[in-house]
Amino acid sequence: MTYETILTETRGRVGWITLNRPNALNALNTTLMSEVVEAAEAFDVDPGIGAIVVTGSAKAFAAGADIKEMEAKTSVEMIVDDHFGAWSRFAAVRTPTIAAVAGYALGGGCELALMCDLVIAADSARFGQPEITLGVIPGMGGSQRLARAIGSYKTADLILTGRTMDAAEAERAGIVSRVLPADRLLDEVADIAEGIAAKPLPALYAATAALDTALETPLAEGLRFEKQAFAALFATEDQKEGMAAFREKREPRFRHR
Ligand code: CO8
Repeated sequence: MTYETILTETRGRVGWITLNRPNALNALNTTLMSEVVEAAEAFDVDPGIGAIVVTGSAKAFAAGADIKEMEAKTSVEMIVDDHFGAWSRFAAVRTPTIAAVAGYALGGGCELALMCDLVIAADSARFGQPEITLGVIPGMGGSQRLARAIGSYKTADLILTGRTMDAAEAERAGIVSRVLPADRLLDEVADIAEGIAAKPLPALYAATAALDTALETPLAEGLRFEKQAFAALFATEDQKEGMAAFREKREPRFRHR
């Protein structure tokens, strides 16, 4: 499949989506959104794929929503067209998603990273929600996902001042899973993604659903969901194989992977 604003590739069981608008620092326009969503959904329904990586360039993961595309919009157009509404379909994919972030992850770029299950950052990464400097606020989940991930005071610092934080601060704050040297980012993310993709799909899907449930529901409801999902996995061949392999001191041979 050939796209205009992204590159896609399948490496083993990992689907790669590389944002590719170098002249606009990978600003997220509607074409790019449609293409990322289409590519992610295609990987998601493919049982040959167990992890999806989204990455950008060394300079920018994505420098935000495309300001030039949005600038002249009216409020009614934003509401009626549900400008950027399709990103919720990206957030909903069941396959584990990994944002490999180098350089700028600002505004919608930071929000796209926050939609992923893991955020692996190069030491060159810079995260921020600078929308206030444009007269708006985050619109792709930043105020909500950030507040849940790093608390309201740190979120307020980012959203009200528009400042950026480096990878080390973002990791301390809790929106970065790991920080890596920039020159090793893609190789190490490839290893991490392959490791995840080698796990059995039923358990991976149950895990991403449980992680989403943790963010979306009160604790008691989340605990009930986890207990049900845990029990349901005992109906899978992969649970039997995984536990038999442990007992027999050998590597598991998962069927659904
Ligand atoms: N949109 C459009 N074009 C962009 C964007 C962007 N977000 N960011 C960079 N570009 C373009 C520049 O205009 C420039 O193009 P040109 O060469 O044609 O002038 C090119 O990319 C290179 O950029 P710079 O020359 O500015 O590069 P610098 O290295 O000097 O600066 C920065 C890099 C600091 C990242 C700078 O480009 C910048 O500040 N960019 C804007 C960052 C920003 O404000 N992002 C937030 C955007 S708003 C948003 O994301 C809202 C999301 C929610 C939407 C929900 C809708 C429902």
